[in-house]
Amino acid sequence: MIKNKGLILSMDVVEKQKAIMIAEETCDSVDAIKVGYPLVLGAGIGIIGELARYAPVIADFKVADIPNTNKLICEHVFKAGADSVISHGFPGRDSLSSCIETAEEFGKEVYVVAEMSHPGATDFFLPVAESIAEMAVECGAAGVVAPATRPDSLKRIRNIIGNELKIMSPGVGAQGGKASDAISSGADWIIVGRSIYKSQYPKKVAESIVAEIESVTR
Ligand code: O7M
Repeated sequence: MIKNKGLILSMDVVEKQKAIMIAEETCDSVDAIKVGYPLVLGAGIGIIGELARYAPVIADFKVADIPNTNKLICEHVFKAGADSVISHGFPGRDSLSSCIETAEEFGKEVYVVAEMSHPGATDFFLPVAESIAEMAVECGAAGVVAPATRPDSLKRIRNIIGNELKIMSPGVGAQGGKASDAISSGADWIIVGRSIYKSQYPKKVAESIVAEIESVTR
């Protein structure tokens, strides 16, 4: 995925028409649109191809199964038009490798959740985040997902993965994280959902987030 604006829109609305309207309004300010269960369950898998007309689509299914099931899921999302898929790392190396091998067959990418952004991530995720990040490097993932709500974790994870892998970072706005802090701490992209799609002016909010990102990258 090409890094340009540094912003990924998380399209967690559940209606097709609303998703298309917001994509139309915001596509000049985003590098990708992330689509997950809420929208695909609400609007059907075809929404991936529809949104891909506006920006590359990241299929956020947090794939977390045995290798064969992971392969079937990834084949389905790439055939639907997704540019990349998000996988969990905790099911282990063979499960992640299956996603990456399938992505390679389609010329697509896999991003691995290293650490989550919500408070409950401290229950189980924190002690394994660094091992998952190491595994993402060893298995050949394109990048990892790490929390904008914990800039120190972002810095640690950046140190582990080096500069070749990318970091996409959720938790800005509604979850309390700040775009400029996340970018300064090592994120390549921030992922923003509610602050944009719940706003009366999604285009303006997206533009102002991009301006904030540019304030620390230029
Ligand atoms: O900006 P929000 O809080 O409305 O939306 C954030 C999006 O990022 C939403 O789609 C979450 O499911 C997702 N997300 C997190 O919020 N935290 C994580 O740790 C991981 C993700 C995510 O995108 O994983 C790929």
